[in-house]
Amino acid sequence: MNLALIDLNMATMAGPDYGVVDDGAIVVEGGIIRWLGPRADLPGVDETRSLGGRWVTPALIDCHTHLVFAGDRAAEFEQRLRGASYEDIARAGGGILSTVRATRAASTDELFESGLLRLTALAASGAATVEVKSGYGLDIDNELKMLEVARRLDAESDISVIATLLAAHTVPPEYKSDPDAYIELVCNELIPAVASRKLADAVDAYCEDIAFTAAQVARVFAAAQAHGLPVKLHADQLTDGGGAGLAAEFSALSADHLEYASTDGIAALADAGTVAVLLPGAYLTLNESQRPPVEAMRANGVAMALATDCNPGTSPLTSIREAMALGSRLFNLTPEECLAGTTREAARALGLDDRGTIESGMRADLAVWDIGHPNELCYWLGRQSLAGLFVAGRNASLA
Ligand code: DI6
Ligand code: FE
Repeated sequence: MNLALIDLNMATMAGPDYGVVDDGAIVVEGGIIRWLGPRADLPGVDETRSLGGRWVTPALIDCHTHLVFAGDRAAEFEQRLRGASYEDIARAGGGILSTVRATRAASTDELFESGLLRLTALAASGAATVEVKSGYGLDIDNELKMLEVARRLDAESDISVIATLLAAHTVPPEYKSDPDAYIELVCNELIPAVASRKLADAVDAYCEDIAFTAAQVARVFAAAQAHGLPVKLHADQLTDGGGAGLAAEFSALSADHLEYASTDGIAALADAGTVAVLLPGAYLTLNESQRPPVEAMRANGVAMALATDCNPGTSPLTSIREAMALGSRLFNLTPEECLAGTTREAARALGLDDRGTIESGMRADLAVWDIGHPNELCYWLGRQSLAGLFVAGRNASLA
């Protein structure tokens, strides 16, 4: 039984100029796109559905979030507006560690329920695939708990959730005087447990003065790869810690943030085929002034993805479409780069080759929009323009 979507314009993101097909049709069967093209060429089908002249794009992909957490950091946000810096608060035991305390104290059900609200908000902004990181547990049981919640969000929602182990997010209080011992625990116990239970699709780390050194991250990455898990890195966000080069050395799927990445680091990302994930919500919330080197990325041919970084500390952002609007304004990305960054390139940043463009053989993950052109996805601020979302060919619930 196949279905043809008709009365639509589409941005396939599989060719130049958004891969636009005016007055097109898309045939879906078994959750897969079987055919697409001008409606005039539509082959015989079992059923047709009119989309009333709306635009269809690949469903959006949010490739970097920390949306499973307990509590919030609104009080810390206020402290920062009164002059404290993010690093000051982190060094005083607040910041990430305050979310760690709340997350450890929360039950699996509480984390699931609050995570589901944020996941649903992301879906309502057009996301059919959302990556979720651990990193607020920072011990074996609580990191496993966070990943189990991510797996449950995948199983019990309409959205495809990809789970990433971020145990090396910050030094847990118990290991303050011996961070290397924590790294040993992550490498020797946590990564093997996560790999054998298939609880994560990748391993991430935070390479920064307030988190882990390049040498510590390298040990985590080696352990991840020894267990068949690809890696990604929070790199060069607040300082140039050589993160881009480190990510490239391990052929990471992505290097994320990159505000302070060096010229050499960008060239290394290009050579390794590592995707740069840009996070304007964190840049905005931290009131940063150094933009990621987008010109150098373009010149070197580094693929650029765009994500919300949804987290309670630096990016309380629950709209992937709003991340596009911010990326165009704060980082001077073109509307087409923003859409590629939340579709084709975001899929690459997650190592997924079955979605991210509208092409025959891809998953039927499609977003339907009330817009006159795809450049409007960056243009409007705070406007709800999503008219429908198909995930593997099925209508997703958006409330
Ligand atoms: N992503 C992160 O992991 C940290 N910064 C960022 O952009 C912050 C997470 C937090 O403060 O809770
Ligand atoms: Fe992050």
